[in-house]
Amino acid sequence: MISTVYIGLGANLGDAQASLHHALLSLNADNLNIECSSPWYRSSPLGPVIQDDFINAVARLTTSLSPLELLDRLQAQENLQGRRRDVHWGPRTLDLDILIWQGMSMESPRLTIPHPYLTQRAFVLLPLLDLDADLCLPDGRRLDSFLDQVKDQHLYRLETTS
Ligand code: A4P
Ligand code: MG
Repeated sequence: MISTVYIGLGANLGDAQASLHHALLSLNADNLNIECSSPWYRSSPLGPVIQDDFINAVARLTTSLSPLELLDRLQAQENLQGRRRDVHWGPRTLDLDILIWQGMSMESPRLTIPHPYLTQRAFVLLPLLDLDADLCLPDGRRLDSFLDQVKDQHLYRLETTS
């Protein structure tokens, strides 16, 4: 079965734009097809850690992998690109999150889909809506209905994109 999935990409260590480029090119292999990616955004760090701004984007892919197989693939790519897990929510060379798996929700110790903070983060909501203005959560709620609650978060769309 082929599934449509939206993933989030983020980085704020090293050459963040190059990291996102490299991740998109590398992930597009074996049972995984990157269909398109959003414009790139510079975003102020969200959360308690003082750190540099992030570059964030979202991509839509199709895959025959299962959710946990896709998570393994994403984490292997993070590791290949020098990801270290010292500080929860801390600076990172590459973060790849599964945001939405079309038509599916799940909650397990390793994986929660949709991503639990999806509706609270402008750096995820805006690029998702760039790719699909009518995108909904599996329970039918429209993503654009959450925009009002993230309107104070600083986000700048970059000229250069993937
Ligand atoms: N996990 C559970 N559900 C998922 C999912 N849907 N996708 C588990 C990916 N992983 C999922 O993640 C910790 C564990 O979450 C994984 O082992 C996986 O089994 P991690 O990437 O190792 O650690 P983390 O990133 O520090 O934690 P977390 O909770 O994933 O943080 P987030 O949500 O990634 O947030 N500010 C800006 N502006 N831009 C950012 O990109 N990112 C964060 C981190 C904080 N502030 C930010 C940004
Ligand atoms: Mg993560």
